[in-house]
Parts: sequence; structure tokens; C-alpha cells
Amino acid sequence: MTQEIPSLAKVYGDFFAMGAAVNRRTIDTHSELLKTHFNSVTAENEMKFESLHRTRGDYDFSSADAIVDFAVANGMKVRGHTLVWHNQTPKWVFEDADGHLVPGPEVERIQKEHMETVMGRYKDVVYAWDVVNEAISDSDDEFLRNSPWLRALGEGFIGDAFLRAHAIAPDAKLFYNDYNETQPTKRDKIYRLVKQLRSEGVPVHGIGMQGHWGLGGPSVSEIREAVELYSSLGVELQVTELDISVFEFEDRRTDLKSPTTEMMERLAQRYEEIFALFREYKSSITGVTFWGIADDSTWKDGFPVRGRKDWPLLFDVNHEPKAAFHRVVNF
Ligand code: HAH
Repeated sequence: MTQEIPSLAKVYGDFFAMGAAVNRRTIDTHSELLKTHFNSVTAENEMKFESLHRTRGDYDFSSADAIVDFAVANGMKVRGHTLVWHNQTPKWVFEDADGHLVPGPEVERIQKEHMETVMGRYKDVVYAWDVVNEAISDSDDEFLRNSPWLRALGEGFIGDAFLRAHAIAPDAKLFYNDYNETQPTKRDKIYRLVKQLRSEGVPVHGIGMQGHWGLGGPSVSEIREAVELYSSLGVELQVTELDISVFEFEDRRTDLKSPTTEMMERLAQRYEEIFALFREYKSSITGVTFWGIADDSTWKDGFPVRGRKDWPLLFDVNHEPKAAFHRVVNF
């Protein structure tokens, strides 16, 4: 007799939305898991600038539409990811064919037209957008990342993007999203940025904590400190891209064909303690999205160590629930 597997989204129905990053393939290959366990989706790549708008004025919505149609057909929420980011944005936005920089006002027009087209198309479905992704620097002595958006538009580009997004989609929840968000120096910079923007009346409604974490860290107390600090701004929090690598930072092995028993037990403990914390903060946390569905398809394969498989999610390569899944639903 097989034991009944509870639905993750149903178990967390009184806490927060339960999301997964999907792509055009996984809405088919992982549709059973998605329909059973998740009530929210984010397009892993399909709503990024380079996916939608590879050459100027020439949009391809086919993959993003397929994801949105899947979500609507199954009554799921959709998070939009992402509008203004230094990666996965085509070069033509910032440089012409001769290698000359596109002047700031023109970059601004491109951004505006892109946001109007994309946010306009998905206005009725996408309830929250990662408006700006990863604008804070990882270096201790630098505040904003030296990105092509910053170079073209200057320091005001973040606030301007939020104001623009709000004008286009006044009902959408607008998020600032970043990684290494629990690391104290970067955490304090994210806090400072959002505090400043809100004091200027810029509509930033939430902070997205990506949550690309590992077995070795961040600790529960570091996560708690970040959650406390961010929520003190009166914004919503979402964990937008959760996955927990089974490798310690120093562990660079690439030869493992399957995870060790110890890895699976430590992963289960990590997920257990982290979800206990999320539940504690259910009044601030409005959504938790995994950056993938099952271990057979994860961006962590080959990142950050090339040629290495990882097993960071709640469902294994055969789509069976792992020990970590059981710890997350049994409380
Ligand atoms: C994220 N960057 C992006 O937001 C997402 O769009 C992408 O699919 C995967 C991860 C995270 C990141 C990182 O963990 C380390 C260095 C750079 C970026």
C-alpha cells in the first residue's frame, strides 16, 4: 500500500503561496508535481528581456504565453521575473552595432517600451513583478553594482523603474529581488536601498530574498536577522528562488552520481529548520518559490562548479518526495 503524499501547497494554505520556477519543458514533464504541490509559478527564463525581446521591437511571447496559459488553466498565481537586470539582457539595449554606447535617453525609451509591452500583456495574470533584480554590489566598498543600467541611466535608475512599473500596472506588487540577501553587508545595503526609495515615495512593495542557499549556510539566525530587518520596513517578503545545494562551499567534488545518505539527511534538517522559521514569519512572508521542481532539472547542475550534479530540491530525479519534503510537511 502506498502512503498518501500530502500536497505541499495545501499544507501551507494558511501560511503562504507555494511556488516553483518552471520552463516551457517542465510545464509538461513536471505537470503532475506542479498541479499537486504548487499554487504559484515563475518563468525561470521565459520572461527575461533576452527571451522576450531578442532584437529591438521584435517580441516573442510564445514560451511565456505557454507558461501563463498553464498557470491560468490550473488556477495558479504567476510572479513576473524580471524587468531590469544586468544579465540575460541583450547587448543592443546598451550598445549599437558599431559598439557605440546607446545614449541614456534612448536606453530609457527602450526600457519604457519593453516594460509597457511586457507588463501590459500580462496585466491580468502576473500579480507581482521582480522589477529590479540584483542591483546591489557584492563588494564591501561598493553600493550599487556597476551595471550597464547604472552606467546608462545613473543612480536614479532603480527608483525610476519602480515608478514606471507602478504607472503601467498599478495593481501589481513590485519587488526588489537579490541574492546573498542574508549576508550582513549586502543585507544592510538592500535595507538601505529600499528604505531610501520608500522614504522618497517610490512604490516598492516587497523584497525578494532569492534563497540560493547551501548545507553550510546561511544559518537560521542569519536568515532570521534578514527577515526581521527587511520586514521592519513594512514591506512584504517573498523567498523567490529557493534551493539548498547539497555541497558545502569548499566541496568541489564532481564525481558523485547520486547524493550521499549524509547529504540527504543534512538537507532534510536544513529544510526542516528553514521552513519552521518561514512559518514563524507568516505575517511578513507572502510566498515561497523554489527555483525548480525536482532534482532531474535544476539550474544548480553545473553552477557554480562546472560538470557537477546537485540535488537541491524537495523531489528527487524520479519525482518522488525526498526526506526533506516529509520534514517540510510534517510539523
Ligand atoms: C538568479 N541569480 C537569477 O535571479 C535567476 O534569474 C537565474 O535563473 C538563476 C539565479 C543568482 C546568482 C547567483 O546565485 C550567483 C551569482 C549570480 C547570480
